[in-house]
Amino acid sequence: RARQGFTVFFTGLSGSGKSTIANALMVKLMELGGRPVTLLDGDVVRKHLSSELGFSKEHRDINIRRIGYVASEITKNGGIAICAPIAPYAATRAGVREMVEAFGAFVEVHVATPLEECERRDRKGLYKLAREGKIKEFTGISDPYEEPGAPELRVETVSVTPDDCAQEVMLKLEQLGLI
Ligand code: GGZ
Repeated sequence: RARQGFTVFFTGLSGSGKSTIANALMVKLMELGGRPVTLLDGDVVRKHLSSELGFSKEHRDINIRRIGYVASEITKNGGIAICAPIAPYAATRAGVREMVEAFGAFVEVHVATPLEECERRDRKGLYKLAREGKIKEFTGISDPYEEPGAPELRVETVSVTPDDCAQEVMLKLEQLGLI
């Protein structure tokens, strides 16, 4: 029987592990076969879809709504969209949920790796630059991150590997009857 499309929407701080988990999830979903899987990663979207945008609230909201629109089209056509932006604003995430739920399921996954851990890792050196004031409006340092109140799933990468986080998402998708 034909299955509906759906969107997995990761949200979390810079360096929380969203991209790594999203990529692992993509591999697992592609192995299942059946539906096309499209990854809309934060960096890639900013390069190809939102290159003119900065990090003000207004620009972040435009960025997230663009991602939401593409995800809703993919969902409408029976595909799987995996999104992995920071998406710091709850109201904007709720707007995307509404857009997607018109056509299929919206599965919000909070990658809840604590700020202290993201900053300790500082994989790209951005937190250091943000602390020095060399990057303005940096999420978690000088810009807000509104934690999801009721995500479908919460994962963290302190005690769980990214691959096991992706496996937790797979389990949730199974429980929801989506795969
Ligand atoms: C947050 C920033 C900023 C500021 C550049 N604040 O770890 P990264 O590098 O690869 O992920 C971050 C990415 C955030 O882009 P998003 O499109 O996901 O953000 S949003 O959802 O809010 O639109 C980080 C880098 O861009 N970056 N400046 N000021 N992250």
